[in-house]
Amino acid sequence: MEDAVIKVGGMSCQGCVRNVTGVLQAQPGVEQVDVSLEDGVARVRFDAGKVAIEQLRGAVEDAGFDAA
Ligand code: 9UX
Repeated sequence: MEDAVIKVGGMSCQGCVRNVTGVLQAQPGVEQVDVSLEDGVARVRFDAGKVAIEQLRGAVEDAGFDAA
């Protein structure tokens, strides 16, 4: 398992947190997701053999947020 921190821009309420959490949890190989509105980050534990970090960032961006 790998741990990554994705900077997420554009979250303005806890609904956004739920949305970002959901899109990340829907990705293959994602084990654990913790999204912080205050910090503007998503902490993700995932299986790098099943999903690439760039794919996780892409899913966040497809949901309408900025990811870095
Ligand atoms: Mo809050 Mo975010 O009203 O995608 S859900 S702004």
